[in-house]
Order: sequence, then C-alpha cells, then structure tokens
Amino acid sequence: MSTDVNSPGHRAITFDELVVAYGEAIRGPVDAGADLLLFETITDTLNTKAGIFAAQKLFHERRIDVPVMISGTITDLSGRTLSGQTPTAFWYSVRHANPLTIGLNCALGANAMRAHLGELSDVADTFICAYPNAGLPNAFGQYDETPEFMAEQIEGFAASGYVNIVGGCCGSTPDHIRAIAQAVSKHKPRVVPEADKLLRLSGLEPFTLTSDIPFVNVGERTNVTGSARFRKLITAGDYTAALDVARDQVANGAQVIDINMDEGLIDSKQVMIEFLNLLAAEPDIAKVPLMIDSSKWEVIEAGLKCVQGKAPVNSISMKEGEEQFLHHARTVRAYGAAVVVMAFDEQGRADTLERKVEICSRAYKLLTEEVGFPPEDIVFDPNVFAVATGIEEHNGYGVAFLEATKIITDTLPHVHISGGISNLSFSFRGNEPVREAMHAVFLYYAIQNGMDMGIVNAGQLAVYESIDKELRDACEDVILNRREDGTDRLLALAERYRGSAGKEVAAKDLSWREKSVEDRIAHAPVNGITEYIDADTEEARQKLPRPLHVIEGPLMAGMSIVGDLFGSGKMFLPQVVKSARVMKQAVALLLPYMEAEKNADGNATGRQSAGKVLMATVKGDVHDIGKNIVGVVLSCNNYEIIDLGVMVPTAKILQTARDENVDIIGLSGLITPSARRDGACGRRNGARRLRHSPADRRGNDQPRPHGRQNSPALRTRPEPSMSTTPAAPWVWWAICCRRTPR
Ligand code: THG
Repeated sequence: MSTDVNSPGHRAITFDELVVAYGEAIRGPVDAGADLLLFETITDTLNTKAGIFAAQKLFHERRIDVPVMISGTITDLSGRTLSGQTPTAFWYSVRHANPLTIGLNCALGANAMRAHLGELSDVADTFICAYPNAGLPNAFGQYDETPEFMAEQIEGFAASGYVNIVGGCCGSTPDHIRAIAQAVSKHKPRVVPEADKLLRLSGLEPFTLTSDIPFVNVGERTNVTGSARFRKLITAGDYTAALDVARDQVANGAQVIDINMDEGLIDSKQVMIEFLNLLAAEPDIAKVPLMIDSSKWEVIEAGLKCVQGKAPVNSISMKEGEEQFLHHARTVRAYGAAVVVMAFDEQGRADTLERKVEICSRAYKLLTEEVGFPPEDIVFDPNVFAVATGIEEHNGYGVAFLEATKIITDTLPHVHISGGISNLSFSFRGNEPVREAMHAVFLYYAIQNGMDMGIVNAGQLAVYESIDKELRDACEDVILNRREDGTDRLLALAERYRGSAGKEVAAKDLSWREKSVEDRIAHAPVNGITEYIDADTEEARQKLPRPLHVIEGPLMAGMSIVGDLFGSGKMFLPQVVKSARVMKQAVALLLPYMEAEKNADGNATGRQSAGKVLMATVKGDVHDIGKNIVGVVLSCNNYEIIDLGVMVPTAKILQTARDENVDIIGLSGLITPSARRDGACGRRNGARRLRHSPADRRGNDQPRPHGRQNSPALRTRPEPSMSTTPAAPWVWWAICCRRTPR
C-alpha cells in the first residue's frame, strides 16, 4: 500500500525486496528446525504473497516442505483487511500456498471476528485457525476481556463448527488459554469441506465462476492496442482519465478487466506497474480481478508483483517450446495466479480445429501432470480470428473455434474457454452495428459450446434476439460458414449499417417506436435504451389507471423477457445492467406519483397497514433495483416497509426483525456472492456440496444453491418465492415470519 497519502501509486518497498527480506526471515527459523511457519497479522495480502513466494523458493532449493499457516487480520468494521480484501478474496489470493491453516488473529476481539471466521470456514478447504485479542486495548493499553468471557466467545466458534485450532493473541494470558482449551474441548473440530473445482479469482472481492454465471465478461477497453482512446490517455500520462476507462467497464458489467500496455512507444513494464499501483487505490475498480495481458513475459511478471488478488495471466503458450512454457506456468502458479493459455505452439498459431484441440490437449497434460496446475485455473484461448476478410481460408475460423471449444470442454475436465471476441470482426472496423451483431451471434453459439469467458467491450454488446433478422442471418452465414457467398452478402448488407457507428444495433431500427406505449416500454429494458423511457413512461402513466400499473404491466413484461433471455444465454450481465438502468429511470419518474396517490389514499380512507415488511439486500451484494421495485409495489398496497439498504449482515436483519416485530422479511441477492453461510441467505448444510461441471453451464438441470433459513426462532417456509428463470442473475427470498395473525 502507499505510505504517502498524496501519492496513491507510491510504494515504499518492491515485491522483489520483500521476497529477499522474507527469504532471510524464513531461513532463520527453518535453519533452527522450525516445524511450522506462520504468516500472521496480515494486513496486506500482496506482502504475504511475496512471503509465500520466498518460502516456496527456499523449500524448492532445499527440497523440503515446511507446513505454512496463514492468518489475516480484520481491523475495522468494514469486514476487510487493511488493503481492502474481504475474507474470501484473501483466501483465494493465498490458496496456492496450500497452507495447513488459514485464519484470523489479533484485531478487535473474538466477537468482531466471528462473522469473518464463518465466511472463511465456509470457503476454505483447509484447517481454520483463530486467535483473537482479548478485546480491544483500553485507554491504558490493557485488555479487558476476562478468560471466561473470551473462552465463551471462542467456544461459540467451535460450537458453530468454524474452527480447527484456536488460541489467544494480544492480551491473552495463560489463564485465558486454559479457559479457552477447556471450553472448546466439548466440541468437535470443524470438518474441512471439499472445494469444487471452480475457477476462483479475486480482486478486493472474490469472483467464483459457478454454473450460475453463463459467461464472464472481461473488459477489453483498458488495452493500449485495443483502444485508441486508452492509448492516448496512457501515452499522455493522464492516468486519472485512464482509470475512468477501467471504472466504466466495471460499471458496465465487466466482471474482470483486461489490462494491456503493449505499445512500442511506452515503457510497457513501467506503465503496467504504475497503472496497477494506482488502480489498487480505487476500490470500485480493484474489487474485480485484473487480467494481466501482455505478449512480453517480463511485463506479465511485473504485473503479478503488483496485484494482491488472484489474477488471471493473459497469456502463456508453447510458442517458444515446452521448457519455456513450463517455466512460465510454474512462475504463474508461484504468484498464485490463474492462466490463459493461447493455442500456439512451436509451429505458430492454431487455426484449424485439429491444431486447436491438439495444442490445448498437449498443454493440459503438461500443466496438470508436470506442473501440478489446478485444471480449474486453466483458461484455454483457441484463437478468435477475423472472419469475412475476403481470404477464403479464413472462412472456417468461426466454425473451427466453435467446434474446438466443444471438444476441449468435453475432453479436458474443469478448464475454461476464453477469447478476444472483437478480433472476429476486424474486417468491419468502423461499422459498429455490424461488429456488434457478429459478436452477439458468435457468443450465442460459442456459449452453447462451452465458452464461459470472453474479452469484450462490456458497454457495447448487442442482444442476439434484437438484431435485425436479415443482419443476424448474414452474420450466421459467415460465422457458421454456411454459404460460399456469405462474406459478399454480409459486406453488401453492412453498407446499410455504415454511418451509425457507436449506435445500438437495435436502436438503428426505430420501427418499435410505432408500437403501442405498452410495447415500447417493454422494449426499452430488453434493449437497454434510456432515450425514450421518460416520455413513454409519462404517456403510459396518463393512459393507465394507476402509476403502479405501469410497473406491474409493461415494465415487468420487459424485465420478464430480460430474465428469459439471460436464462437462455442470449443476454449477458452488461446488458442486464443496462436493463436495470432503464427500469430505475422509469421507476424514479413514477415514484412521486405513487407517493402522492398513497398519501391521498391514506388520508381519505385512513386504511390500516396491511403488515410490516423488512427488506434488505444481503451482505455480499449491492444490487437493489428489484428490491426497490418490490418495496414500491408493496408500499402501494399499504404495507409498511423497513428497508435496511444493501450489504446488510445477517445479524442486523434478524435483530431488526425482532425489534420491529415485522411480518415478512424479504431479502435480495445475486445468488453467487450471497449464498454463503454468513451472507444472510441461510445456512448451507455442510454435507451438501454442489458440483458443477462444464455440462452444467450448458444449461442442464442441476442442484442450485438456494439459501435455506433454519433459524428455529422464525417459522420459515423455505424457498417460497423463487422467481424468474433458472439462470437469472437475481433471486428473491421471502421469509414469512408472522407468528400471530393480525
Ligand atoms: N486473446 C487473448 N487476449 C487478447 C486477445 C485474444 N487480448 C487482446 C485482444 N485479443 C482482445 N482485446 C481487444 C480489444 C479491442 C479490440 C479487439 C480486441 C478492438 N478495438 C477496436 C479496433 O481495433 O477496431 C478499437 C476501437 C477503438 O479505438 O476504440 O477491436 O484474442 N487471450
């Protein structure tokens, strides 16, 4: 982290210097015969990654293997390390050390540690070790928690099955340890869960590629060769604006961002370091994993030394032979990164189905058997090349990629498939509508074949269903190589779209403006068009009997289509983000009218509350559009709403429910980040594991991680209102907790 408040990119020490320092510190105890090494009180994960790197180097040189314990510290109420990581993100960053234990120590005392330990306990497939302080030091620097009090708290960890090893940090005395030992002796140690082989990345926050996520959008705009604007900003040294490019991508739904500084006129390595160091101080960007993209190995390695999260490296390949490939792979692993492997070998890039499959299979064998690389951390890129270039041998590139994707995901267990989607349409540069249509068509087929990641322009993704049929067919002819004159026909058709660069494909066709106001309103969220939504919403408000009917009718009809398209892989997260924006804008316009109506109604009839509803977006999630709409709808139906906002911890929800004696609790959360034991979405049965295979992602039936509330205090109905389509990105739980009928 920066030690200079005026210079967020400043670092007082480099990764390499830390590796040297840690190396010395580790040699001492190892020479003296230490049985274990403990990295403790970790506030900045990148430092620890340097420590792990140093330890592994020493172990390798001496052919020894000393067990390692890793213990972080969460020192404030944000529930994050000092450098901003959540407990799960922290675990993903150090998991490559294969530590004997992961855990927490020091900090604010046992009580404040509990929720974070619960989170770690849920995700870590190794032992958990916890040794908190005896509370916070008082004004005299002394610790007030008595042995009995501290033992009671720590017994709670054991009773919940959170821990395998416990102890005391600052302020604990032999009496504390005795009391703790006695208290936990009644309980069984935690059972270490098995971790499914899923790609787990992190920035400040974790990103797990589960079957709920059909496709990971990797933002392509922070690439000096892929964006003229970004290149200009970087070469001009305007890092503030360059960071905004990164920020916009995350806001537009990129779940990972690709960073590439390969430009001849700049010092790529130095610029990569500077940009990543600056980025680390921007939580709204640094929350996502960063894909470090360079064709130069030294730039990749320099990048890896700047990121505390688990990053995917883009890329390594066998183009310089096996030895170099193995060296790169081992090094990537030592930094705890995942890897994109390009389908290149000593002969060059793979352009046929056979070569793509052969190279990826060979790389898989080397990585898994020689390096011990976890297969779930491997992302193959079978090369997206430009089609419709006029060169006949390029016509089969689309099909070769699609078929290779299917074979690779079917035959190489747990791997992922990615590619640079915008490469596909290079021959239509300057014609954005056609490029977007080609990308949407390509993704539609590639995802069905198992592609689960892609480098895309997250702010500019067309919806497959909304593409003009004629254009879509022409794109399919080219991508699927269905007819000999496919390129000529697409070229001819493309002329009609030229000139509308940057506009949405769907916006080009304005025939939807002729339709009824209901149809127009439903059209807008599906296509993410905010341009007309205010006028249309106002028109509908005047037409329909009540403002609420505009939401319940046409807007919901649109959102329901969004859910279906998402569920069937025809729409992606960035587009859903746009839909939500349209919806939000429309609801904002209607809200004052609904408030006025409610007030008038309430005054006139003096109607009583229909019931009290507590609503919250659960910890781990910040999305609230659905919740807000339901809140509005319910309040218009005379329910009294208590909205706790977003990122609300379990304890606060339950406490408020009791204090306010509510009738219903409604929780909102994206399934993936929220369905954790401590994420307020219910306790997952430790024995119930969810398995995900590539086949799952292709939409087969599968168990889903629905939360289930088991709290005996509340009479519950599990999963009463699972809504939307199976793969929709959001889900609602409504937990009925009324004990006595009103
Ligand atoms: N595989 C892997 N990594 C990759 C690629 C790949 N990284 C780089 C690239 N390919 C993916 N990224 C981009 C980014 C932008 C464009 C294409 C691919 C692009 N840019 C516009 C153009 O060139 O016309 C620029 C427009 C502008 O200047 O704004 O198309 O395949 N592993």
